[in-house]
Parts: sequence; C-alpha cells; structure tokens
Amino acid sequence: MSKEITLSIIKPNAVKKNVIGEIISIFEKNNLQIAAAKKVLLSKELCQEFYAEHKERPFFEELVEFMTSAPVILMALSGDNAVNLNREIMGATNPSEAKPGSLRALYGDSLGENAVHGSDSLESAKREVTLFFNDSEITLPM
Ligand code: 3AN
Repeated sequence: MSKEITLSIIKPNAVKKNVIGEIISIFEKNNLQIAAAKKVLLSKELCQEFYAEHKERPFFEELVEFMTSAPVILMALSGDNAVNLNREIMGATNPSEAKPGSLRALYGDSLGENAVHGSDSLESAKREVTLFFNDSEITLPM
C-alpha cells in the first residue's frame, strides 16, 4: 500500500463538543499520523473556495455559514491508504447512516453538521491540503 496524505477537518460542531483529542486519538489508533494541524476560523472566501465543487448545490450557503460559524481544526493526515482509510473512519455523510463507532456516528448531529470532513480522492486531497498548508508546515514521519 502506498503512503498518502489527506485533508481532515474537525467541523465547528465537534470542536464545540470538546472532542478534538478523542478524534485525533481515533486517527492515531488507526495508524494515521498528524502531518500538520492548526485551529482556525475560516473566512467566507476561503471556505467558498474549498467547497467550490458544491457551489450550485442548494445547501451551499448553509454549509459555508456553518463552517465559518466557529473555529475548525485543519489537519493533514498521512499513512498507508490515508484517503480511503480516513473515509472509512469517518463513516457515511449522513450520521444516521454512518456505521456504529465511526466519527460521524459518534459526533455528527445532522447531514450538514456531520463532525468531520475528509478528502474524497487523492486528487482532492492534493488540492485541499495545498489550499490550507504550505509545504513547510507539513512534516512526514521519519
Ligand atoms: P462527504 O463530506 O461525505 O464527501 P459531500 O461531498 O456529498 O459529502 O458533501 C459535502 C458536505 O456538504 C458534507 N460533509 C455535508 O456536511 C454537506 N452536505 C451534503 N449534503 C447536504 C445536505 N443535503 N444538506 C446540508 N448539507 C449537506
């Protein structure tokens, strides 16, 4: 399996629940490493750019409103098969359909406020990690 880097976001509703450590711990137990991390309040402009592919969707404005309502944790996760492994750990988009024990089942509140984001492909991961982190902010395990 190949080493990959993927973008993870702990969304405002999960940050407010004070479960940042619990979520990071689950990533670590699943052999993902934190290659970069920061807590930020996203600007509307940056958030709109991040979610550009959803621009025409009816929930776009609501999504940007939510994601900019309070701080988020941005992380680059590294590890074998990191993109799909992170999607597996997160569970389905809708928390009510997410498998028991997955992050969205544990910490999600609704389809919109579903606790975490994870890149959906290697290509998206590259775009998303680059949008939020400079090369100098990312360190890989020795
Ligand atoms: P995922 O994050 O699982 O890849 P996407 O790409 O379909 O899911 O959706 C991006 C984000 O948009 C989701 N994480 C979710 O928070 C939000 N979203 C998706 N569908 C809806 C909806 N019908 N109403 C509100 N928010 C939605």
